[in-house]
Amino acid sequence: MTGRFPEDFLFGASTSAHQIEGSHDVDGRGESVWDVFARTPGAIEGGGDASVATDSYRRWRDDIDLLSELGLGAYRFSVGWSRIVPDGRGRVETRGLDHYERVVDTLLDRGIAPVLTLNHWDMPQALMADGGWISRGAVDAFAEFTTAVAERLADRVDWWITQNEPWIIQLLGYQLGLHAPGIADHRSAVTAGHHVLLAHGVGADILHGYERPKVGSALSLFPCDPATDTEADREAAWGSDGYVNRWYLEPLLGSVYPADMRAHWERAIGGDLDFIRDSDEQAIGGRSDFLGVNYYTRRVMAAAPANPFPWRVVGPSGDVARTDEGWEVAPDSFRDLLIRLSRDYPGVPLLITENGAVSGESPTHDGRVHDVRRIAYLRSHLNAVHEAIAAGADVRGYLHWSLLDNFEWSLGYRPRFGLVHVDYPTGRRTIKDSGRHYADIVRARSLDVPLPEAPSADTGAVE
Ligand code: IFM
Repeated sequence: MTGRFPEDFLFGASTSAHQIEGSHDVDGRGESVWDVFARTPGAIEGGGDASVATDSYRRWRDDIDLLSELGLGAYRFSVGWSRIVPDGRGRVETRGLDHYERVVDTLLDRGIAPVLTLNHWDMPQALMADGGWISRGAVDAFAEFTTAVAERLADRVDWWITQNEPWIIQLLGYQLGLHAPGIADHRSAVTAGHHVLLAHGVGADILHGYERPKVGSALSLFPCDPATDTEADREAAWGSDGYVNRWYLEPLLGSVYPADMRAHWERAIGGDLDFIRDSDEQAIGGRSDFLGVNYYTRRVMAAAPANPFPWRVVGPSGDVARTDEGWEVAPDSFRDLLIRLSRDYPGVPLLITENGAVSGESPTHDGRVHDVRRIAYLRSHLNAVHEAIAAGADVRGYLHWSLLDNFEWSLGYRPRFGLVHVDYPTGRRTIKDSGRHYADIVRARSLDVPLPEAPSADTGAVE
């Protein structure tokens, strides 16, 4: 690629509260659903939890120093819900708000735009007494949380993300039981997902009561391609697109839930979606000032007997590049997704709120982390963004997942997503070669920068 990214294009990195903060019993924080879930035997690979993680509740200044060292212009982080409303409803914990106010003010002093996520999955455990997101009451609880954070920070934060990845909350948390709160039931899942979207609408209305906030949700979007050109596989890919992408895109940015997927869900749960009340779709839509795009890979789909949906993931054929987690590296699908979104939802700017790869390198004895595959992933995906912009997509920024290696939910600490390596026993941070290369790209606002020097043969580094 040649050519520069637009002058006002935001380059940054992302994290979330539960994945980095630790300090669970500090400053009046309440218990979150993930604290409880992590105690379920076998729930977390390696048996760990996030009670220390990267220790960022205490080391937040170090993390902001890293952002400055990398020259990044934006930082996406989340506000721990159970730090602000420890009991789920009612009492607001001002010490939690004080913490995030310090973070925001320090970012602003350094010229780094805060991108603030409200719900990045760490709902207060107290709300599970009513079923968590299965209960419509969760929407009111989310409104209280939003109000508390907005009263403190809406006068200085421009970018707000109400919900992170509604599909993943619904799928892993309530359909498969692989994430907190560990429920495995289709009706519960589709109900929970609806309430997450409804809470976006309510949260957006609260935030729009202030002058600054631009409000969006961050969706995990997976382009769905047919495994073969048969009509059956093409239908399977379209069905899967409804399940993963359109079910969220359409009510948020279009008008109503897509009819084809509504029929699939009704068949799956054997009844009406009666929890979607008459005016709900109006309360979700028309309130997004931008769309947050979380993109990692694509899905390759084939037709299957309905169980409960008539499609299955078969993955790409042949020898394709994959991350350490086995996810196909598919930058062209990223470019096409961005172009599709701008075409289907004109007037809705896109912010890449997550994109990144698992690659497990640690410091070698030259003191560096030679994560050449993350560099290749980063470059190919930034190139895809650049191509999408050239083709007319309205992309305003790119926030890499993640600033730091961190607690990867039920996979524990094994997958490393960071631009910065974290030595968990000591908390020591080491900027990886990918972080340094990203900094060069950001400084030049272009991919036309030299690659990092390869490790010398005598370092013993293995790649
Ligand atoms: O770590 C997660 C993040 O919390 C949500 N999006 C996907 C990331 C990588 O799996």
